[in-house]
Amino acid sequence: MQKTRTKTRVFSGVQPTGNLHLGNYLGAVTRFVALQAEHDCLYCVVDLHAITVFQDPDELKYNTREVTAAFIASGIDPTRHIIFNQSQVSGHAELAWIFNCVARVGWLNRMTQFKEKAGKDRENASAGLYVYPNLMAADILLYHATHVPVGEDQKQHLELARDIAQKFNNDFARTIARAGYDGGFFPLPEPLITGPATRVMSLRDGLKKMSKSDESDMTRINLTDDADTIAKKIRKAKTDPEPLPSETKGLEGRPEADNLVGIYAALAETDREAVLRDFGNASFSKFKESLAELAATRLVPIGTEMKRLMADPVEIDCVLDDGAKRAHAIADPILAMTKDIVGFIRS
Ligand code: AQP
Repeated sequence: MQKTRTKTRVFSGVQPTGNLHLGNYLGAVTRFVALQAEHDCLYCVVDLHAITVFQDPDELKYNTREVTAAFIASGIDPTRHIIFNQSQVSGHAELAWIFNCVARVGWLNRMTQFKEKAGKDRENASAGLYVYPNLMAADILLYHATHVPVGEDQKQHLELARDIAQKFNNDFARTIARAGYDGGFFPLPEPLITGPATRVMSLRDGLKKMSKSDESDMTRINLTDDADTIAKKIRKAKTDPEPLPSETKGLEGRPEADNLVGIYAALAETDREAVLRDFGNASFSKFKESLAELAATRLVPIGTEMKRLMADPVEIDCVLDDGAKRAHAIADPILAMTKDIVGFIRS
């Protein structure tokens, strides 16, 4: 009998490396929430990825719980879908090793995120940072996930995951066919990069990505910021001297203006055109006031709920434990079949 994979499944992850910010929220988490209605979803706190750069062990635990709290507070339902932390399902690391042997060094050498994160001191970067994209491919393919909502910065890693799946399917075509799989064993996962804020930029530099690891807290809005802090950061956000244009064409060459308009559009669940219809020719001070109000309305309730959830870490750990058990139930047979296909003997 031929076996086929027909079901769609969504997988995505967030690193517990510090405060979640507006970029993570608009580029990833809001998409996670929206996809719940139509798909089976797994949302993972990727702690194995986090340690590719040294993490203080106590902070890592705190941040893992905080990302979990952010998922729940943003509207992900851990009873209908799966929320778990990566290190509780050992299949991620096992499949990543197999993919280390499938992916080519030349492919990894092209990854821009490694170049950016390793910087000039490449010799001193961890080996884990270099093979990070292979682990990411394993995260997705361990569940035969078909769709992966991510921000624009992860596009290249998703393309690599597709290349790994394709090469595995080709390399092991004979044993895959013998196992009865039609059309390859691993699906080629589709990136879902949609909406007006797939790449939210720093509030102080419209050419730099908003990031958890930026030294200055003024560059980002954190999900746990209060209304006054949000207003202060937006008031101080870099802009240019011109008023806002009335059409999107006028945003070209104005990265800071484009970023703030994109953030407004994403928070208001509309597009840049509609924002500029309302704010075209307005001064930045007027626009920033409305943006601060909108951002606080959307984010402060999430931050408040996160703080409430963080007051009970045992409850958060129960969510992760339950999620890990349900993730295991999907991953274990896929990993076992992968081992058969590769030629490992298992008892
Ligand atoms: N600025 C951003 N705009 C839109 N989406 C973003 N994402 C990250 N930054 C932006 C998306 O958020 C998801 C989780 O990201 P991550 O935790 O895996 O780490 P990252 O991409 O490396 O994000 P950071 O904040 O920049 O972390 P650090 O500073 O630790 O490197 C992903 O889907 C990502 O695309």
